[in-house]
Amino acid sequence: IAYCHDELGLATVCGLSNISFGLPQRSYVNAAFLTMAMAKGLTMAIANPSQDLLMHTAFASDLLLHKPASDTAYIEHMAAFTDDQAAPAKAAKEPGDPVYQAVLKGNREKIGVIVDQALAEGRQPKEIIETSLIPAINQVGKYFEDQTYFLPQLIASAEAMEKGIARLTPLLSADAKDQKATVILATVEGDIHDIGKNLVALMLRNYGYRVLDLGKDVSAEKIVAAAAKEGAAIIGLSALMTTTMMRMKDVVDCVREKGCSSKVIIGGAVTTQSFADEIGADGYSGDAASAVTLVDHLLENQ
Ligand code: B1M
Repeated sequence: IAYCHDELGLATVCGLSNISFGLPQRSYVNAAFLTMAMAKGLTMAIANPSQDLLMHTAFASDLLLHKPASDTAYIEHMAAFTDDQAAPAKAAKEPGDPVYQAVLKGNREKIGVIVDQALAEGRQPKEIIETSLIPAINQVGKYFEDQTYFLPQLIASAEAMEKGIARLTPLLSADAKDQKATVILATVEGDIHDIGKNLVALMLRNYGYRVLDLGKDVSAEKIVAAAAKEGAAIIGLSALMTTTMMRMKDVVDCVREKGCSSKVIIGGAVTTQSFADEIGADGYSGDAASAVTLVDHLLENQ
């Protein structure tokens, strides 16, 4: 198998059961052989698909061999064999919007085409983001919270969402007006969630602001140094976790310490207006659209 796979680039198929001929409890030997053969590059096995042990082994082996989409395939396959069969049932009940479904099901491969179809049907980029992509990723978050979804599904959905946004971004930026003040954006240290922050960047750019996006997991020092260097009027911070929201206070403290003139605004699912007040931030916004209004307002009142 290895020779065919590695040297000749050929697909292989083999039967499993001869390997265990004459032995007791043959299914374990067959399953072990299947795993070893798959690791050497076996393309296809002739086996009885009604044997749970073999099928579970095949899905688990694909997963460990990191074959494309094998993570979500494993979870979906196992859903039928665990007590919690809620995931597929719940997903099937969702609205029939293909863009929503693509994020919900983590369809990273086809989301671009699906978004193109939605555009061809006359849907507007902003409307697709607000009524399909964001509600879908929020639903994924709820499934993750109640443990209907597992981490690979969360990752697949996030990647599908990112690809969907990436497809729509150029269409939104086409409306950009003249550049206004500079805004530094970052997700705070220890936090790698950036979908919301990227939407805020998109909206601010769309409304003419010069946005410098420092990315995710960015330290307070780096954020404040960039703000000072670029003469940023606003520092915008995002945090999605209870464990990282206090890093926003580090930035506010660092701004004061270094005598930096930028105003600090915050956002992200875990944050609130009262938290912003508590840490001494200059503003809070609950979504990307109101982040623009907030920045407009703060700069008008300077
Ligand atoms: Co994770 N994650 N995640 N995650 N994730 C959450 C946040 C969580 C709530 C899920 C859950 O348990 N229900 C939970 C945090 C719990 C908590 O602390 N309260 C969580 C966890 C625990 C984790 C990990 C630790 C999981 C693990 O490894 N065990 C890990 C974190 C690693 C780390 O950061 N160090 C992790 C990883 C990930 C992925 C990588 C898989 C992926 C992120 C991919 C990416 O961002 N590139 C991911 C995702 C996708 C989520 C959920 C499902 C969705 C987040 C999202 O993108 N929402 C999330 C559950 C949820 O929120 N429902 C969850 C859509 C986005 C548009 O909303 O970011 O809130 P949001 O942004 C909004 C507003 O908040 C606002 O505007 C946006 C839109 O209008 N906004 C701002 C945001 N920033 C703003 C800044 C502003 C103004 C407005 O001014 C500057």
